[in-house]
Amino acid sequence: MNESFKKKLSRGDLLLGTIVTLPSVETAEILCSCGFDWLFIDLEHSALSIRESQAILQASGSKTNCVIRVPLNNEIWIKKCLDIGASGIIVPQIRNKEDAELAVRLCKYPPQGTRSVGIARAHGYGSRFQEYVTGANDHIALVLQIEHVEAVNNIDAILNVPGIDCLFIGPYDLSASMGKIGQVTDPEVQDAISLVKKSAEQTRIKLGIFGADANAVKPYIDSGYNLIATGMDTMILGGAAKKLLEMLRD
Ligand code: 3PY
Ligand code: MG
Repeated sequence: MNESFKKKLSRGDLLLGTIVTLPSVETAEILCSCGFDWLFIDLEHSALSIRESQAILQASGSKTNCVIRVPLNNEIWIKKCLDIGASGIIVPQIRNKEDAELAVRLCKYPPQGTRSVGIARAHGYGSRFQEYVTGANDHIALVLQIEHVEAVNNIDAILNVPGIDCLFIGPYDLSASMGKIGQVTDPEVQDAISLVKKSAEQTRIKLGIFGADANAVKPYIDSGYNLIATGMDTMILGGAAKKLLEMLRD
């Protein structure tokens, strides 16, 4: 069995990924063949369905881990995304300890949580049922998004909740919650990000962040963040197409 995404994350590997929003198995195959360590499959801000997400997981094979961002901290979304075989779940808009506890409960089978037991792709459609249900709590990564100033104010309480693997900062929503929408390099936004980092560094919980391009994430990689999502399928396509045309028209 391949090493789990959770294991690579907890060991402190640098995991480079990009956001997938297009319902295209070809796009997923191309991104995997480029060598991304993981794909951030976004059900929060895209039109992707569960079935389309499952097809992306099937196209991605076993080398690239697929982690799904659910639209909200909700039992139905989380169980469906886990059942199709996600390596981990990203929960947006965690604000406090109670939100974090709910996410942990929904991601874990009893006795740690309340995840319902089904038979789906994750379980080899039944052929790996016992192996999967026995190991899932230890092998599936739970990533919580810190992207509101309220979460920054509650950071120590959130970090104290058992079962979290990584805090993933959403600089765009964070800046919006501070009245500075889109100003992700603003000093006050940066101070809030640094506070989250300092607190997480006192624990075993890893840190992740999104940046629109390589330059946006480089400083975070240099300062020790593990889970990096940079760019997005649509932006990569648009950027490359624009550059190609510019080269011909100049
Ligand atoms: C944000 O910046 O708000 C994000 O959620 C990025 O993933
Ligand atoms: Mg966000």
